[in-house]
Amino acid sequence: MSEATVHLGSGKVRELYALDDERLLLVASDRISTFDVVLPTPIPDKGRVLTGLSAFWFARTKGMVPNHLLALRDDGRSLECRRLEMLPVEIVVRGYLAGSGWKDYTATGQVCGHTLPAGLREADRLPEPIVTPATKADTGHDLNIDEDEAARICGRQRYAAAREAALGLYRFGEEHAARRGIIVADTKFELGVDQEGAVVLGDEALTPDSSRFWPATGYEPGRPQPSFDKQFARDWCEASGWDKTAPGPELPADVVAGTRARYLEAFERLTEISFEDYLAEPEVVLG
Ligand code: Q0Z
Repeated sequence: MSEATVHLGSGKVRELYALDDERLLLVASDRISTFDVVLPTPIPDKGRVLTGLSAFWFARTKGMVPNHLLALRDDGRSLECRRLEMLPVEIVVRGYLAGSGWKDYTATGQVCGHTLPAGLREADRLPEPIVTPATKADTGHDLNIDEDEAARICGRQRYAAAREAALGLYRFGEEHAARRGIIVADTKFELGVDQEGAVVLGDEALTPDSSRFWPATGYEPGRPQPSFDKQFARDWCEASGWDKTAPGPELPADVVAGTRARYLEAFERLTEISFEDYLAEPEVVLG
C-alpha cells in the first residue's frame, strides 16, 4: 500500500482506505463475527474468500448492474473501487423466511410492509423474492423500514432503480448458487450513485458475510437452517457456555480448520475455481 493511503474506517471485519479522490481500497481481514461479536481467533484466508467471491460476482453481473470494482489486488483480499455517493439505505433481498423476516412474520404476518401468505414456516421459500430496506441505526444495528420510507429517504427514482438492480442481482446469484447446492436465503446490497447519476453496486456482494448461505443438502423448512460457513464456529460458541457478550472465546484449532474448509468450499462451489488457483492469481475470478 502507498504511503499516501488514508484509513477512512473500520467495519467489524474489514478496513476502508482512500487511495485518491476517486478511488477507495476495501480490505477484507480474516476476522469472523458470530452472534454480533468479532472473535479473537482469525479464520485464515477468510478475507481472501470473501474478496474473491465479491470480485467473481462483480465480474459476472457488470452487464446487468454496473459496480464499483476497478481492480483486484494480488494479495487476493483487497479491492480498488470507484468512490460512490452511497445510498443511506441498505437493500436486503429475501427469497426465504429467516432472521428478522421470520421474526416479523410471526408477529405481524408482514415483513417490512410486505403482506405474506398465511401458514409459512421458518426458512420457507417465499412465493417471490421481496425487498426489505434497512437503515443504519445509531446503535450500529440495522433498522428495517418499508419500501415507501426507503423511497422517501433515497428519492423515488433512485430507490426504484436500486430495488430493480438488487432484485436482478439476487435472482442471478440465487439461481447460480442453487445449481451448485447453496441456498442464498437473503442478501444485503449497498448501492451508490456515480458522477453521472447512475445507480452502481458498491461494497461487497453475495458473500457469506452479506448473505445467509445454507447448504441445499438437508434443507428442511420449519426450523432454523445451519449456516453454510459459520455453523461450526456457532455450535462451538454455543456449547462453550459463552454469554455472547464481548470478548468472544478463542476458537480451538479444529473449529478454525473446519470453518476455513467451509469458506473454501463455498468459494470453490460458487466460482468453480480452485482456491489454490485463486491464491496463485486472484484475477482468475474475473474471467
Ligand atoms: C463502503 C465500509 C469497510 C468500513 C463507505 N465505493 C464506495 N464509495 C463510497 N463509500 C463506500 C464505497 Cl464501498 C463505502 N463503506 C462500508 C467498508 C469498512 C465501512 F471495509 N463505507
